[in-house]
Amino acid sequence: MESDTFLMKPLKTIVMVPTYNERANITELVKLLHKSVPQAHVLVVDDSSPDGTFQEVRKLAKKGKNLHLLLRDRSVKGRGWAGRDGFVKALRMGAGAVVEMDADLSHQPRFIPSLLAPLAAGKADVVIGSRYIPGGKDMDRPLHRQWTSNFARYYLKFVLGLKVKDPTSGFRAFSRRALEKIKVGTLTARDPFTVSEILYRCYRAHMRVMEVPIEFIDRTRGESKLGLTTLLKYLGRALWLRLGPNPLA
Ligand SMILES: Nc1nc2c(ncn2[C@@H]2O[C@H](COP(=O)(O)OP(=O)(O)OP(=O)(O)O)[C@@H](O)[C@H]2O)c(=O)[nH]1
Ligand SMILES: [Mg+2]
Repeated sequence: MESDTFLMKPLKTIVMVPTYNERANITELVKLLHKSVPQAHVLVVDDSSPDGTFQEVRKLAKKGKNLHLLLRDRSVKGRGWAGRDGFVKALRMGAGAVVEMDADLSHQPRFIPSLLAPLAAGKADVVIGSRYIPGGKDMDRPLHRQWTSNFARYYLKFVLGLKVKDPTSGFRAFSRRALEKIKVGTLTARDPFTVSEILYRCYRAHMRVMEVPIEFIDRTRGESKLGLTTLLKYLGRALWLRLGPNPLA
């Protein structure tokens, strides 16, 4: 009798990486990605970064296979819209699974195989790289920032009814089916709130969400773009997401 493993068709995997001014990190990231998941395609979604990240990607793409660039106009810049367009493009490229991750090396490519395993085994539709389950690790933050991020996590879990320990993680894998079910092309958040919008839709669409541990490391190069005030504004938006019209209707 043939084993399940033999029958399992490998999923075409696309790692989708939104970038804005990540020239200092992109070469190293692409190298690590090809090492950790040599079979995967990498799709960099760049919003015409002034530091020329996309030119670096073009150069790298000429040298190696499996590296693709989606270049967006800076006038529509945004982590959320870039991610949305990246997901749509990945589906068009025939992805069976899509991993999303940051370019700043906070998300380490070596964890991608464990994100993909539950999808390939048909055990989950969405796999979150979690900092807050056994085996996971967050960066060291000052105490006040720990409180803020803990509060934000519990608030999001409560308001959006999310059952995971790390609802704000942006290191995740999705099956093709999950992205289709959540109507990924109709996502609205332009900014990093997209992480919550997507997860909320996954719950609304009754997707099976699972967590696997990851170790998160703080960015060492390039510029940080997200502030505390923005985070606080997200709390109000989360409430609206829950109480507003059904996004999947
Ligand atoms: N395409 C695109 N990517 C973006 C934009 N803003 C941020 N990103 C990318 O989204 C990812 C997450 O952004 P980060 O700046 O690392 O956000 P963060 O991890 O919350 O904060 P820091 O690591 O402290 O800067 C990175 O790969 C960024 O380059 C944007 O407007 N457009
Ligand atoms: Mg970061």
